[in-house]
Amino acid sequence: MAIVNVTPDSFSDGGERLDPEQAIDDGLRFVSEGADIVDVGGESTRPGAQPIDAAEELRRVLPVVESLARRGITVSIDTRHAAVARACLDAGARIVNDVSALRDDPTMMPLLVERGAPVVLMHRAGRAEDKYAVPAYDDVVEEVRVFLLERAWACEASGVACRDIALDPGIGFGKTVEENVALIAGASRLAVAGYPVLIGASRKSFIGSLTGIAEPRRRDPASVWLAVEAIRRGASIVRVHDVAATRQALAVWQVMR
Ligand code: PMM
Repeated sequence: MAIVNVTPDSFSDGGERLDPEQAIDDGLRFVSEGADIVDVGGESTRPGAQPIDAAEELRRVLPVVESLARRGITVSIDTRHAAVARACLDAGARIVNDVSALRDDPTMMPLLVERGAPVVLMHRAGRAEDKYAVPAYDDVVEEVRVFLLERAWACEASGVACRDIALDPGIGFGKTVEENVALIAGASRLAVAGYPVLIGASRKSFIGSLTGIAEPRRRDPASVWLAVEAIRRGASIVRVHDVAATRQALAVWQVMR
């Protein structure tokens, strides 16, 4: 899954592609480099980011979603807002990626049921505007797993098909460095439930803490390594910035295995 943030302020690639033409070109390049899904987002989730209204979010993402979907690309829309998700599904997006696991907008779940759209449910502690909370976990992998399974079962109880649900432990969303590492290492514990697991570690700040590299765009080598680790440990989808390098590493890992 390639990341296309159409935002002025995402920590990892903010401001690179507020111009929709640039975002579309990048999405096409990511597919040519081997991405299966392009994840388009219009609202930054960086700690301290203020929520934006759905109209502004939609203004940013819609031309990009429309253009990529028209070319047959599998687009996921990274949004917490049902109004944005609905318009993007209408424009051809096929997956909804919700970092709130459908908690921020009560109309998101009925929309998914109505459209039969696959969903990514992500664990997040606290909110972006409060710079997230770092709860004291006894066993972060277990607590995140239980939360995600409860959300998945709530979806199924509402009528979302079990094959349409993927789970994501939410690397970086209110976790310490050690907890992020534990969640990647523990992907297999999440995967045994049978839902596909998505891991998004690319360029995140815990990599900066581990390596001393302050500039997110220079964290791709470690991000590629973590993507391979995540897949090795049972993840099915990795959300990444450097698609070409990740594909290259995974191709070699598969042969070595
Ligand atoms: N991370 C970000 C945004 N959306 N969605 C999912 N499912 N998982 C993530 O880890 C995730 C996400 C923030 O990172 P970015 O600024 O690199 O997009």
